[in-house]
Amino acid sequence: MDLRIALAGNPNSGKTTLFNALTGLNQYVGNWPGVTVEKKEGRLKNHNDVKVVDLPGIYSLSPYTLEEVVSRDYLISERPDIILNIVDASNLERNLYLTTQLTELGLPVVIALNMMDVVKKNGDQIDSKALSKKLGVPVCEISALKEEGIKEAVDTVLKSVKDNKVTIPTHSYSNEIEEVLADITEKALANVPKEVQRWHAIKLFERDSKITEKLNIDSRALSQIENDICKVEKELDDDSESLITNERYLFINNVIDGSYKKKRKGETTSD
Ligand code: BGO
Repeated sequence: MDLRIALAGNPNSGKTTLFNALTGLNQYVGNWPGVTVEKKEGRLKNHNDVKVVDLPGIYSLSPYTLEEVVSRDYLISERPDIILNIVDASNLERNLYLTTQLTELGLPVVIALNMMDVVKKNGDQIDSKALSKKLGVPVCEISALKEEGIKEAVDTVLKSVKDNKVTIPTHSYSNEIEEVLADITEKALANVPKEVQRWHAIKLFERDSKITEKLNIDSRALSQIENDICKVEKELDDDSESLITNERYLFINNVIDGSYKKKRKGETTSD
């Protein structure tokens, strides 16, 4: 069977540019089943047995837009071999929000750190090795526009698939939340494959109605879970979805702190 790479990233991160560089003219456009969201697929240049599936541009895997639902349904149900997450390096904080969610899906993830030409031109510095270590994901610096670093990114993707390196998220949530996630997993997710249990537990904690409906959880377990969630919300004084969002950003700030250096005012660059 063909190997499938899912290309995921924020709108305007350079996804189309990268998709074109990866596939050349070898691409076809249709719609995602049942919806009028464009679906682009192509074959990796020089690798006719590797499919690249371009997911819609998204900021999150929440259920609020068609694009988000299409993307997450594909990642959860179709299980591509790997996610190539394109990250706009000149907008690191916002882009890494999606990354924190992609790493929770139980799939291998590789980051293509795009717009590196812009970062360099601005005189900023990103330590992609430190970024990779902190995120637990291989990071390849690229410029999709200038077609730089693409081959290295492709090699990294193919190697990660070969090694079957499922990404283990390096972030966890506060103890109170982790306890509820463990409880949800035990009460409601016994029949869900292990590699997607954590993602589902987080979605149930966030009261994601689409996932709650899909899982068809018995009403007693559901009301126990609801009690647990309410207890944590009271303790931590916020709604469950905001708690998760805030903790994602705390983690991202920590990641950026050790790997991103913005040019100081007045400092000049060599080019
Ligand atoms: C315009 N470097 C630079 N500098 N720009 C890049 C890179 C890169 O590595 N990669 C992409 N871009 P999409 P989504 C544009 O279209 O691929 C640019 O939404 C313009 N257009 O060229 O479309 C890319 O698919 C007029 O820029 O992203 C594009 O993810 C003026 O980033 C934009 C300036 O790329 C988004 C830019 C008429």
